[in-house]
Amino acid sequence: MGGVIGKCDSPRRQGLPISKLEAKMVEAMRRKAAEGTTVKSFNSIIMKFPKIDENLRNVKTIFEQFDEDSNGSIDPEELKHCFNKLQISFTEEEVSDLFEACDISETQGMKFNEFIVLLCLVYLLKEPAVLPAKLKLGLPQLESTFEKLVNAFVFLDKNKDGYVSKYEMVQAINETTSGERSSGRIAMRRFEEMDWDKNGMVSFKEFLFAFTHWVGIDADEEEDEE
Ligand SMILES: [Ca+2]
Ligand SMILES: [Ca+2]
Ligand SMILES: [Ca+2]
Repeated sequence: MGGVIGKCDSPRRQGLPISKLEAKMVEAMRRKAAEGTTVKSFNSIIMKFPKIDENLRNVKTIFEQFDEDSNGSIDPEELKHCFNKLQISFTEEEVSDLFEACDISETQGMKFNEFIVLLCLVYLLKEPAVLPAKLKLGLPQLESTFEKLVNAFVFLDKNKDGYVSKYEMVQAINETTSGERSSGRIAMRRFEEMDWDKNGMVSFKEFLFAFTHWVGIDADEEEDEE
């Protein structure tokens, strides 16, 4: 038991200290990785994009519900109410860490795309066994959508250290498009899009933000334009 885990216990990446929250996420991701992934290829991930996209967009109704003053973002106070209502127990410190980690626009408020990422991180951090049914938020698809995203990340993270490296990204794409010269370049571009803080590693959080961007869920978008 535990043969896979423990090979890479370094809490630091390229000399940068990581936050407590990130350490917890890496740990949770390694646990998930130990369970294995159902994803077989990069293409199979891409094929699931439309369905995932649709399910994530449905989160909008929840977002609006918790945006009590309807100003288009969820502030720390509103987020606390949100967790209370969902009966998700976090310490004050955990809530503010989560908030800070996802507030990439640094507006002191969760935009819609940031809120999606936050919910998915909550999903990852809370053991499925104790995950309150309420996190499904009346959206039965939500949990399986989050699970798909976790699975996609586990697929990419070949050495199961909780991060996707450039090499792993190239590997994943090469498995799909063997022999095509352009595939390496595509992998590089995808990688650069994902590695927001340019530290050479893609964390699950970065992956999620890139994902919402790819499927076209952006911070300031208005209601679904049909
Ligand atoms: Ca608000
Ligand atoms: Ca890795
Ligand atoms: Ca990074």
